[in-house]
Amino acid sequence: MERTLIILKPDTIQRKLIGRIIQRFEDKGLKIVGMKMIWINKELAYKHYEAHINKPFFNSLLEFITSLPVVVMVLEGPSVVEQVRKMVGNTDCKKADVGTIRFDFGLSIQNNLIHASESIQDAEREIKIFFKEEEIFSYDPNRYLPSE
Ligand code: 3AN
Repeated sequence: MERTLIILKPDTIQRKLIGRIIQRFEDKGLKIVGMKMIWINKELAYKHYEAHINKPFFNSLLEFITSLPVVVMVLEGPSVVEQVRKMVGNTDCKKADVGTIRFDFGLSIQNNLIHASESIQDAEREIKIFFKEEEIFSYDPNRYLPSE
């Protein structure tokens, strides 16, 4: 089963949108198999954004991503990487399609609320940066629950 890495970035936490964004993934039928709040330090940020280190916006991105805690999640489902990228929308919130997370909640290009892996290979690399194997769970959400 395919997996993707999500980061609910500092602006999501600041604007108290954590619940509303997670709700969209649950409504879509995707399964949360890992989730925690962390404070990204410079070392982690460099690893995660290694492709952007030489970009003109990197210093500003580094300052932004380390400014508040974030929520990192692993979602699982068929074609989850592509599905979630569609739900997230264009990097520039102003260019994102109506109904995407970035269009519905954002106006900025840097402060665009959420990261979602771009490809299956990126997802595998990024999940390893943020999660230990034992922090990702394999479970059946329909299992019988004991009653009182
Ligand atoms: P996406 O998150 O849509 O895959 P990337 O991977 O091109 O976008 O960029 C990673 C992050 O860098 C973006 N989520 C955004 O926060 C920031 N970023 C990208 N382009 C710019 C830009 N032109 N100016 C400022 N920040 C940017």
